[in-house]
Order: sequence, then structure tokens, then C-alpha cells
Amino acid sequence: MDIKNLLEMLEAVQSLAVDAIKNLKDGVDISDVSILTSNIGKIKDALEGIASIPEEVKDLDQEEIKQLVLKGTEIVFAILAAVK
Ligand SMILES: [Ca+2]
Repeated sequence: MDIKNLLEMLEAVQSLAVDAIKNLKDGVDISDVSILTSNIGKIKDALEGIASIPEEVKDLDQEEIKQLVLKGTEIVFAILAAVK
């Protein structure tokens, strides 16, 4: 088992969070719909695999945990960079 779907979900969360922070800094207006439209592919990928995520989590091995920690760190730094 791999963690493809889990990583796709995290990827979508990261991308949405970063775009939301960047676009909402200047207030909310109609152009902010791009937060969703520019991420629609990632959202779609994430939703398609969402049912497999609990199985992936149950079956995590050490290598996959390492990948998740790396991804988590990447997300934190991406969000911090977007907030600046
Ligand atoms: Ca805006």
C-alpha cells in the first residue's frame, strides 16, 4: 500500500491554504473565486481518492511516515511564506 491519496489530499490542502491566504490578504472580492478555480484539478484528485485514506493511514510504514512529516513541514513553510 502507498500513501498516494493521502499525499494528494495534503497537496490540495496546501495549495488551497496558500492561495486563500494570498488572495484574501487584500480583502474578499470576486477575483478570489480563483482560489477554487485554480485548484480544481487538485481538489478533484483529492476527492477521488478520499475513500482510500483511512486504509492508507492504517497501513503506514516508517518510510511513509517520513514522507508525511516532510510534507507536513513543507505545508507549514509554504503557509508561513504566504502569510508574509
Ligand atoms: Ca482578494
